[in-house]
Amino acid sequence: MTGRYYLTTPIYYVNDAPHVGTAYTTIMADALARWHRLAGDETWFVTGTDEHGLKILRTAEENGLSPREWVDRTSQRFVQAWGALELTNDDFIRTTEERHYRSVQRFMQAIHDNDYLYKGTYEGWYCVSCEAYYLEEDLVGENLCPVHESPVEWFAEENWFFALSRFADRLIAWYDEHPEAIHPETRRNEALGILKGGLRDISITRTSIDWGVPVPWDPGHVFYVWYDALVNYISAVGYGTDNGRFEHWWPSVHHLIGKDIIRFHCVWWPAMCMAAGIDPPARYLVHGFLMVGGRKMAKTAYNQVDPVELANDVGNDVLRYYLIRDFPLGPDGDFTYEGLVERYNADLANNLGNLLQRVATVVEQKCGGIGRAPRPAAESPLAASAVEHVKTAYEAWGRFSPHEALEATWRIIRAANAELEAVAPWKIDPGPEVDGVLGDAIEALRIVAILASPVLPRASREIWARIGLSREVDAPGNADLSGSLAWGGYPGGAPVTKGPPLFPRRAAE
Ligand code: ME8
Repeated sequence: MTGRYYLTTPIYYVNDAPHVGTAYTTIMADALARWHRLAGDETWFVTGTDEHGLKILRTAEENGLSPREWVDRTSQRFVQAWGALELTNDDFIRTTEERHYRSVQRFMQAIHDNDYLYKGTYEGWYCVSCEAYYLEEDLVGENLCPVHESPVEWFAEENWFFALSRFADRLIAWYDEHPEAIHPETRRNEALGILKGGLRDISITRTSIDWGVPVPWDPGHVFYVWYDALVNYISAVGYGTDNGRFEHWWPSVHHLIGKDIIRFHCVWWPAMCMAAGIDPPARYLVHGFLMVGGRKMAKTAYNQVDPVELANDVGNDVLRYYLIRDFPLGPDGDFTYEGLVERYNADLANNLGNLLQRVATVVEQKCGGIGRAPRPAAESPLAASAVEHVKTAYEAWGRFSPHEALEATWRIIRAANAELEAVAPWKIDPGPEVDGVLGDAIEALRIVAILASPVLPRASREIWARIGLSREVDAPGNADLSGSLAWGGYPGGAPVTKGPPLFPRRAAE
């Protein structure tokens, strides 16, 4: 499958502290990036922060700081959180960086040169939290934003407009030609629904604030925050500053986003790309919301969970496993501590933890601590099903379905545990039967460690070390169906170490 894989997350507003909702997107992206490196793809994974706009300016003022001081401080919360969670982003882009300013200006100038911009006056209801205008009919209650349920404000400004309406047909035709562009299908239908409902031109500059990227051809105007933010996806790979690099990565990009920002990403952004004369992004992966007690986890809802605090309690791997195993891309899901503990005990403490502990104990007792080689595929009762599950897992990762990949991987673990229980090598004298069943179980652990490493990077490394293997479990290219993932790779003869339980059982608190 080796190829090129450029993966992005939304760039988050610096006003909000990282919470488990934003961590979910970023951890999911991290797992996908790790998988692609493992599968041998040349991978580039970018996240970052969105630092302009009225919302940021106002909070800076409320905190008695200049906007620059405020964003320097608050963007660090994201850098630190992703660092503490051991995420492997290759770059972290901030929209207040010089490289981003240059790209935005070049990109917007290209759209201007291609005659897709015109000047006009905009009046309308604006929600500062969304940084978006709303139509009267979209408002709820007494002039409240439909998302935040807080009052909207009436704005009237002279703006530059982008002729978005001219792109509806082109976008529909593009999505027809690229049916795989938006995953999953339900989200594709949502985007097509927006397009088929007709598009209005949108205002893309502001004169009421100066906290933004200046419009190069009209002093006094800055670009509207969403317009500047979307461009991060190309400024991060050198648009207008390093064209060789840009052409290397674009348009083979995957934008991982939440369902709240479909309109901006699947309608505005590809139209802007077309207007500037570059290809639209190849793929969008859209996930639902993590809910707490029936409400979206968000700063304004006061139901945020700090991902770093939670990970300090349960471990980075465990948080990753719960989020990726229980929240497939697509629907909303309920986030609960009880759910996390239940998943932990069932899959990590019982299945995986037990297999490792049993194997190490019996190898110590019956084989002097030296791992046995697995039986050849034709003679091993585990091999045929393992090969099948490996294939399922491999394909599921490629289909952006890591929860299915984990499900298939855990079938290998359950089969290995069942085989150990059936043969009960701890009751038999050392000899070929004990060697065979243990060799097969170690082989299962070896394969599982590779397949699970994008989600359980620490535990996989530990399993790898305990079964005496040296080359790194997550070495680029190690997920190779006819190489390291084929049955029979464990050499035998390596020391197997028994350590403390990898995943001790937890009580729900
Ligand atoms: O929209 N469940 O930034 P943002 C799942 N700056 N994901 C969630 C979530 C939840 N409860 N809450 C947030 C912006 N997210 C813009 C983006 S991109 C050019 C500009 C995640 O800080 C999800 O990925 O509001 C969602 O799309 C994103 O955070 C919104 O982050």
